[in-house]
Amino acid sequence: SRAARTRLSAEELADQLPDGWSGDTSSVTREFQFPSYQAGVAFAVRVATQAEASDHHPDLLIGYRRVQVRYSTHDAGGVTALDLREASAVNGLF
Ligand code: HBI
Repeated sequence: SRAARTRLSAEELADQLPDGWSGDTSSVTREFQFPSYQAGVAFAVRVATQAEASDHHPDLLIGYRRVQVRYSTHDAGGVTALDLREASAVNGLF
């Protein structure tokens, strides 16, 4: 919806940021840690599957036993309610 793709204010963002996520009105990010490289890659694939299902795609940075996930809504030029909904769902994939 259009409301979901409107940039959030700094105050709205501070209020609604999901557990473990940080950022600003430009983007939100969380780093997840894993017991192995393969476990992190498997998580990244689950995030990618979610991204395809919702047509909303985070930046993914796969490191050694860690994966960083970053959301912004390119069309809106910043963080929207949709980003926070997706970020919250990613917490559930961890
Ligand atoms: N993913 N993170 C993100 N931000 C977008 O604006 C976005 C997207 N995935 C698909 C998408 N936009 C499409 O709706 C547009 O490129 C048409």
